[in-house]
Amino acid sequence: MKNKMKIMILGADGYLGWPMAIDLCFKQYNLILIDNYIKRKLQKKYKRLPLDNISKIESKLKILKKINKNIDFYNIDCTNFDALSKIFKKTKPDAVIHFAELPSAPYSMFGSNESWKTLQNNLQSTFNLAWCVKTYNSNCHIIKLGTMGEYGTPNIDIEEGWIDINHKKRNQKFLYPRQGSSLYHTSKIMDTDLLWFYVRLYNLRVTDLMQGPVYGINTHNELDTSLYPMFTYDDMFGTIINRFIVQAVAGIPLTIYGSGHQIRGYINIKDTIKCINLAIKNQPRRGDLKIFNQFTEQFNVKDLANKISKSLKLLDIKTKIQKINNPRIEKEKHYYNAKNSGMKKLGLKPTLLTDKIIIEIAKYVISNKDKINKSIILPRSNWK
Ligand code: USQ
Repeated sequence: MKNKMKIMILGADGYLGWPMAIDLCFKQYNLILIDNYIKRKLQKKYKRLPLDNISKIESKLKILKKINKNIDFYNIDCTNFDALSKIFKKTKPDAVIHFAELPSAPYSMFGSNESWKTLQNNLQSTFNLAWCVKTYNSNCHIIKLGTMGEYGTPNIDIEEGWIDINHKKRNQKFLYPRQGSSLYHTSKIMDTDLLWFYVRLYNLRVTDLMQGPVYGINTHNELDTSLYPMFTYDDMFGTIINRFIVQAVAGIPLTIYGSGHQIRGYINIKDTIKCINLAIKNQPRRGDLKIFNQFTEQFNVKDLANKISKSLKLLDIKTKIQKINNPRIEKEKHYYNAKNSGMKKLGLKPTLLTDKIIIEIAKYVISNKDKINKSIILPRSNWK
């Protein structure tokens, strides 16, 4: 049965955008997919290709249309206001999921061009989206991917987006204080601020999902591997769990940056999809900015390396672990206690990082073992 709701996905070719598109396609939403392949261009430019060669959306659209014919794709740069507003005016979506941002901390710290490109791309795409919504359909629900890294690693508990401040006997609720440790994370703080501004002024409705590092590959068991998302493991675009599994399979020591005591909140890609579905179904009221902390478990880097090494023993993979100089400027020993009850209250049943899940990812990597490029693993973007 056709689902009447019209959803636009900005950044539909990415690691998260693509499986989201597949999921909503199965659910028979009316879909408008947008991407300009910037991530692929950067991967090519910086010679850090994903593990498998993934076809572009145009060539996969035929398969999706067999499942759900209400899907269109536009190759559009979201930083181009005229191009985005033309499609927005024509389609007037009920919700937009905004993944169209450069998501890499190491890329954003590589040099001044990369810093500026991150800032410009992430702010301009968010700004253009806010203007399209305000101008053509102010009822539209914006769902934006934020990051847990917006909060940094403060010495107090991390709340879900907001904090009540009591100052000289008066109270006010504010956005939780934020301090990013890369220019990428800082660009996400700025786009949260941009959206909060437009929510306050024009009563837009926005959900901001503060997500931790994502891992995994398979989101739908029935899916053919040719419809899997891009899987990156290099120093610039890969996130730690996926990287560690590739390193283990390739027989390279797992690269712990610094002491390995850094704690983050992690999430399986299957849960990313579930959380965004929950966000779609629970839209905020007009004039509300709802914030969720989107992660399911907290680990420090050392424990993660040991956990992956232990699980992979079950596949007879012997893993080496190596501490290397931390290329980043980040606190290594710190307090970390972040709240994440919002999504669970809406019904999320977390997928945890079990042996089974680690092995599932490892099997995908093993099936592509001959394609692993060992020269793109050690970090080459140095904050210092
Ligand atoms: N790390 C290592 N060894 C590695 C790679 C990373 O020890 O080989 C450490 C890093 O120093 C860091 C932690 O692992 O302390 C996480 O690093 P990451 O590269 O997995 O994640 P990060 O750069 O923080 O960024 C990723 C995504 C980003 C998302 C963010 C969520 O690329 O898009 O917003 O995770 S969060 O980290 O919570 O801000």
